[in-house]
Amino acid sequence: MTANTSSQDALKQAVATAAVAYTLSRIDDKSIVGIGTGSTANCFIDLLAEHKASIAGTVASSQASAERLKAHGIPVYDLNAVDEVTIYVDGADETNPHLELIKGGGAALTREKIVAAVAREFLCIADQSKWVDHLGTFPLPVEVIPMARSHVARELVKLGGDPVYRQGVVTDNGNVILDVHHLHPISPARELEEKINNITGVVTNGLFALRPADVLMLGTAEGVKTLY
Ligand code: ABF
Repeated sequence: MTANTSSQDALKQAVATAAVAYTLSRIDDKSIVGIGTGSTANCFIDLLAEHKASIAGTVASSQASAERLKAHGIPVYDLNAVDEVTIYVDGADETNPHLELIKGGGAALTREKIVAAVAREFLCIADQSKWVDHLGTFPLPVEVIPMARSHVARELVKLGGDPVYRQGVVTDNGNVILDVHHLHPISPARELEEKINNITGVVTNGLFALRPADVLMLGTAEGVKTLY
C-alpha cells in the first residue's frame, strides 16, 4: 500500500463516519437505507453495522453490497418490497460542484441509479480525489444490452466519445459495459445524459445529472466538507 492509498483510505473512513452520523439523524427504526457500491460504500456498511438496531433494513445496489450487509446481519430487502427508501448513501467516481456525478466504475450503475431515483435523499460520499470542475476525465461507464454493443459504440463515437469495451465484466443484470473516453469536459451533463439514454440498446449511463446527489460529503485533508 502506497502512502497515497493509505491517506485516501483514511479520507474514505472519515467521510463514511460522518455519513453514518448524518444518516442516523435522518432516519428512525422503521427506515430503509439504500446502500451503494464500492470501497467508500463498504466503509459505510462496516460502520453502519454498529447501528443496525437503528434501522429497519436496507436495499442494496449490488449483489456485492448485499452480501456484505448480510454478513453483518443487516436485513436486505428487494426494492419492490419496500414502500420508501429514506436515504441512499453511495460513492462516485467523479463529482462536480453541482453534485452531478460520474458513477459506474464498479459496474453497479444501473441498480445505483434505480435506488437513487427512489430514495427521498441521496447522500454521496467521496474522497477529495473525486472532486472535479468538469466531469469526464474519468471514462463514462455505459451499461449496454450485449447484442447492441457495436451499435451503441458507433452512436457514442458520433457523440464525440471513444468507447472501450470493459473486457471480462458482466453486470448483475447480465449486461456489458462500455467505458467512454475523451468526453471531457462534459457540460451540460444533463444534455449528454439524455442523449445517451436515447441510444437504443443503452440500459443506463453513469451520468447522475438529471438526478444529482442532494448532499455530498467530501473527505479532504482539512476534514470532511458537506456540500448541498
Ligand atoms: C460506486 O462508487 C460506483 O458508482 C463508483 O464507481 C464507486 C466509487 O468507488 P470507490 O468508492 O471505491 O472509489 O457507487
